[in-house]
Amino acid sequence: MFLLAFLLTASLFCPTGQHAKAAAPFNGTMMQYFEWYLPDDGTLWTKVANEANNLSSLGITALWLPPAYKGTSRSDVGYGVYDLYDLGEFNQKGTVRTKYGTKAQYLQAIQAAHAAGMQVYADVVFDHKGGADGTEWVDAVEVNPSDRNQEISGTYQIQAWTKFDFPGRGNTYSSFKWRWYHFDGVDWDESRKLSRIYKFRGIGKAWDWEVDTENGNYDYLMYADLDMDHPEVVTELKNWGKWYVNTTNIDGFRLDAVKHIKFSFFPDWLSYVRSQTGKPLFTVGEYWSYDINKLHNYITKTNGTMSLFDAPLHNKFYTASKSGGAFDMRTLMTNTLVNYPHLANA
Ligand SMILES: [Ca+2]
Ligand SMILES: [Ca+2]
Ligand SMILES: [Ca+2]
Repeated sequence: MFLLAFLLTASLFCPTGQHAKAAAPFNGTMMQYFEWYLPDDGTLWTKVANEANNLSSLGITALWLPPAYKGTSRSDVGYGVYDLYDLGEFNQKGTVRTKYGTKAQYLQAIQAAHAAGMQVYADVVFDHKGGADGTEWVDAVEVNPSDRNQEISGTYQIQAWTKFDFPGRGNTYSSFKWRWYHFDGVDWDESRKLSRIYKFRGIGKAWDWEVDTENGNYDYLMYADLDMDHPEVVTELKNWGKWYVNTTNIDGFRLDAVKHIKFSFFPDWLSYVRSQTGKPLFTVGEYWSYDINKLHNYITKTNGTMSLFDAPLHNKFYTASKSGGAFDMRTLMTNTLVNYPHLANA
């Protein structure tokens, strides 16, 4: 085993949404087959292919692979998304391959995992985009970092990195070009070299809602924040989802940073991609909060269309491991998702 840094034993029961009507509960084990500090050597996809049979024989039933598309640079772990359509195929951001390899190697890895009887889940990062090709002048207002509903400056023009033209890919797979109005805000003004949380001004511009209420409104996380209120953004992400599943033949998704994305977005997106591809597409969301009430709220608002990682349970294990033997094991599962197994993944 070359990677056991983060093995997650998962109860991969399908959610109770109508797409899963025929699916019987299945107690699988998903493995996160990467970690943050892997070397930038482009070998991960090949390792997946080479290790697939071994992993399957050990009882792994599904692999969560890292973001497979081009990030801000070759060494980007994948969460600084530049181009969702570049799976290591085009010369962009100074590289054809990603940190993990080329598109051909990625597709081969998925094929090998399938041949070994495992499912593959793709990591989907929709909160933000980074590494823009150019800047635009945008009317913006500074907001209080600890209360993003509070504006703390007048409106002024900033130079924002929001222009995504994808010169290395051109119009292959999609002719969509991103502009400032597809985003809600950024945290950098190039003209003043100033780091602030800038909320864009313009018709219909506002932080998305409902999102997590930490910092007042936690829509903004980093880079250029996608505006899920913009119909062109929603359509483009739906087109991408259908393209991605049909291109890669993956079996499901791990959704990044869902607490920073409009809660009503993913039920709509998942329902579209599931119906367009005819696949059940098991999905687990990363809602990183130890507050069980916030997780329940998200599960309710997303209507059982996805499972969630059991972050509170993770925290219990962490606390227990640091307690020097003083942790009361009877409370291990208190206020975790374990009591809701059809929606939880620990
Ligand atoms: Ca918005
Ligand atoms: Ca956001
Ligand atoms: Ca937004």
